[in-house]
Amino acid sequence: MTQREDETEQREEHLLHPPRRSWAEPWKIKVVEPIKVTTREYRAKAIRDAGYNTFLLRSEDVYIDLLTDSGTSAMSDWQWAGMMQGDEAYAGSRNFYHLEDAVREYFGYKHLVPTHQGRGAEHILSQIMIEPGQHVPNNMYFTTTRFHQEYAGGIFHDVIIDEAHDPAAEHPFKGDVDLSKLETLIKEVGADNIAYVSVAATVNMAGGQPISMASIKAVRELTGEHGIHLFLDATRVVENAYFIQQREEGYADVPVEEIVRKFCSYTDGCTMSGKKDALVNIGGWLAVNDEEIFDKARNMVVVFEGLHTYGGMAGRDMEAMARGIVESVQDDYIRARVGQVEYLGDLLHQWGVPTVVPIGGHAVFLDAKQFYPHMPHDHLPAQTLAAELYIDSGVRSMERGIVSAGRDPETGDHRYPALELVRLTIPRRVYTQAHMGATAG
Ligand code: PLI
Repeated sequence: MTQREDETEQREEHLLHPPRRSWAEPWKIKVVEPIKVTTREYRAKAIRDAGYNTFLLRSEDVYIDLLTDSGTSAMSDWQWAGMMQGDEAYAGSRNFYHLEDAVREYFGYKHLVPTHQGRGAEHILSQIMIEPGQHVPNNMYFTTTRFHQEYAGGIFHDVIIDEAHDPAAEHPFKGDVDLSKLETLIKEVGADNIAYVSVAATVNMAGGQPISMASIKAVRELTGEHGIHLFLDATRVVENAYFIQQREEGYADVPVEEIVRKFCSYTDGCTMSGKKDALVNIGGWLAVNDEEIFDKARNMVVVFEGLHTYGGMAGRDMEAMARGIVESVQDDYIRARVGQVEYLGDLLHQWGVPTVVPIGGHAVFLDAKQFYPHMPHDHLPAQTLAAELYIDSGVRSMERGIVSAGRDPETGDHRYPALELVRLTIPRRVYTQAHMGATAG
């Protein structure tokens, strides 16, 4: 090769894989949506009218909406173009097959059952897999996941590592399963009485904390020895894979796309809310490898969601999700996504604001107990902080503490979770760095 050819090749390589110094977004803005700026008096009245519950505010009264990253993503021009190619046939829509291909290629599961969103998939899986009185170990809980497990008669167990319950614990994988807790449970109740093990990546209620590849592998080995199924909540598995790439030995040079596939390969199937990592405003699925479970799920989805080739989604929504999956696993995209969340976390740390550490994948979680050290838990510190934040700044956040934890079905009393948090959740591809600055300030 001549020097000139060599230089040309190097230049081309540079264009394909430019050295990146910042997490700056690999996209630009084409359409904008105006937002309303309000006065403090206006917001004080709005939140009073909403019963001090940020869920009951009108979105028009919100300046920066960090309630959730669920269904709030901005879609790309490629996704919108796909919406125009929606095949709205009742059965056998081509968009279903595109979605099926994407789930097979990027997650590696054999069979797909589409649902209207994540909880639809949780309902079907719980109904199929859980006999009343059986036990379901989880790495902490998500509200709808736990509800569906209990609604099907399951007994919930938290087998996450202790560090997950401590907002100040600097553990790189606070979503890890404590194997000894899981082993003890299996010994106590017997493998036959465990419906399945349910593992979420990342763990929302722990602060968006990831689970390591080593942990999911170890859980697979243990459950495999006992013939227990292992199901994944894959809602934010791409963000989880990014943390594995950044923090776990041996993955620094592995593309996120490959990490996702490997992670999923340790599980028997997943429930998915497409409204998060998959970059759409609505949609979800259940994916499984086992033929028998697939058969049952395909029969059940017809009754609760819709025919097995649409499951409650329009053809165009399935197309947008199939394309969103492809975009979501690109290294540059996910780096910018998590980079923005970390940027907000760093700004808050500079101001000395107490947050859960490390900063999670989809949100910054404020430690409400430290804002109001004298407030009793049942006076709802996180709910109070969320209301005050809104009045002060127009930023809407979400309580993730005693209110979200729900009431004990037997006693009717609060569940008193160890974590009392306010979540500042960042929608994907929606807000700018200046919005993050305004939020922190
Ligand atoms: O909102 P759905 O039904 O599409 O998905 C339910 C769901 C399941 N698992 C996890 C980890 C979630 O975070 C989740 C929904 N999360 C919401 C709505 C959130 O604001 O975090």
